[in-house]
Amino acid sequence: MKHSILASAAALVALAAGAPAAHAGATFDAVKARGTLVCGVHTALYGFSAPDDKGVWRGLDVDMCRAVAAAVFGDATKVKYVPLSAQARLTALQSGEIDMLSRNTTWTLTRATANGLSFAPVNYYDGQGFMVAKKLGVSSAKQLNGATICVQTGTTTELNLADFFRATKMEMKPVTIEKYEEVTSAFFAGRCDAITSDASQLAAVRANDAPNADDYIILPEMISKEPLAPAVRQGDDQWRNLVTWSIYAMIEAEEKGITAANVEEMTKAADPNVKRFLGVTPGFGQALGVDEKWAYNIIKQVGNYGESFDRNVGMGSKLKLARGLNAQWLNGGLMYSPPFR
Ligand SMILES: N[C@@H](CCC(=O)N[C@@H](CS)C(=O)NCC(=O)O)C(=O)O
Repeated sequence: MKHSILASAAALVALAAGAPAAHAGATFDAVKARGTLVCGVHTALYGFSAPDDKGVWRGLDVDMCRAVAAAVFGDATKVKYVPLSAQARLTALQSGEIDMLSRNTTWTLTRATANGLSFAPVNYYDGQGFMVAKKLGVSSAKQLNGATICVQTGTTTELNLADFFRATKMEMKPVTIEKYEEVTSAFFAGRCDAITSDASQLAAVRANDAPNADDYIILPEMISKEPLAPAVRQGDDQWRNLVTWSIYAMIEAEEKGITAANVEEMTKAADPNVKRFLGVTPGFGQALGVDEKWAYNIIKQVGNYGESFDRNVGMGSKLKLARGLNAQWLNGGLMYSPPFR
């Protein structure tokens, strides 16, 4: 009893003395000791996570892994990518096979509770849509009564599909397939009238996998909210903080106009906020348990959120997705970092 009173008194004194150094948890320690981040990604989703023709992983989700590696090691290349199917991804995180999941995964209540995931900030606000062949002559999801629909198991997609048809009192015949390549090939072979998935994914599949992209349209309805976010295992707050603030750093940098090209110049800026953000004035690195140049390294090596969005899924890519909900809050979107204070 006396012991615990003394211990809490000591803890209080330590707190009062100022910012205690971050307390490392098991994942954070393991990642640092290993010298590589093990990141779970999609097997091949163009724009989000796919190896390029030289075998280098690229995409908006891949950039989240690179950002965390830049923060921990000062080197965005220190990542081992583990490609995971929809089915395998949650267990891979739960079992400790990966340190972080960055793979078009929707943040839901069940995943954040029963499945033991702890979500980092959303890196792409999406919704579920339908794609059909133009020759079907359908222009709205409301015309899909009686349709056969290709869908993959183990996804929120499968669950929302059933809900949507029940709620709209329409009939449909799901063609439920476990492997995603088989879902898309079944659709392109004409085995289903429609394919359903996250709208960004439909855009990627159309741009990259369709025999002729112009033969297909994505219907305008979004039948769900799909906030896609990286996730870590529960139980290591320091690790979750590091992943969380690495993503916020990319969002904050865009808001402040800090880019890969000007970050060096920005270290000389007079603005005290920028000085703290880039570690010229120390403090945030110590609080997170990493080098003070962590945010500088992220922006220098990976770029800010807008740069990553543009080159991977936006106007600088084949997908040409509009910023929409993924614009900065100052431009009417939902991308908003809490203060770097
Ligand atoms: N965002 C949804 C869907 C993400 C997802 O995994 N989609 C499927 C297609 S609907 C996919 O990418 N499958 C690829 C695979 O399993 O390899 C979720 O988190 O459940």
